[in-house]
Amino acid sequence: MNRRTFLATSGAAFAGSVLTSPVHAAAIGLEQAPLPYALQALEPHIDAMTMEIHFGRHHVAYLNNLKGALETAGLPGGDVTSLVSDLAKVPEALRTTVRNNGGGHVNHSWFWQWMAPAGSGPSAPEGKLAAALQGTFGSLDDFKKVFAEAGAKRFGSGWAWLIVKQDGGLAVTSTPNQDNPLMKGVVPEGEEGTPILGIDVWEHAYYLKYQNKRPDYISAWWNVVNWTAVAKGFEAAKA
Ligand code: MN3
Repeated sequence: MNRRTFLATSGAAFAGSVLTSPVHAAAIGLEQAPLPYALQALEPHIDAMTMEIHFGRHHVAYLNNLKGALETAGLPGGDVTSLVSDLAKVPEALRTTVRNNGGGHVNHSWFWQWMAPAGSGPSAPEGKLAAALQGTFGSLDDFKKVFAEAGAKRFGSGWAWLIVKQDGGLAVTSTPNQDNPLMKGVVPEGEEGTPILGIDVWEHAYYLKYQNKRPDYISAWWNVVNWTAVAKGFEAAKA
């Protein structure tokens, strides 16, 4: 696919997607949104040094790699969420770079929004989201157990997700590397959906403080989940 074809088809193809953009924020462009809290604000659960390196270097590297690749190919960035949702529309020579670095950029853009300083909001889901989690998993604790297991059992690097499936139901899934549940043709059938919560289980997300104890990181992480943002993503995905 050449540049002209790519430009002509991308908008139309993405407009038809049934999956909605997660977190209420609209498009994710080729820039890094400011962190919505201070680097040390998630202490003691997530330490400031980890945040500094994770936000300031890892996320920035994904974004810069993505920008570099698109610029070299003379392609516009547009909405990176849409770009990674339909990788078949991305020229083949760029596909792996966009999958890894575009995925890295959007996944981290969401991840920062899905966290908030402990005590700054509700400590558990409320309302319709709480009811849906209970209906699907039995209880909030059962949901947390399933989600934590998905993160703990992900071999190597990746993410665990809570998604709203195309039928409107909730599910917990996991992806390797920087893949995410919006990636059509990448995630297995039945695991596609709109992510409304996700945890980064790459070692760079926790190793400084938790070393090899990934389950300890996951259990501490619940303290900084931004349930208000998750509820907004849930409402948007169901709308
Ligand atoms: Mn990361």
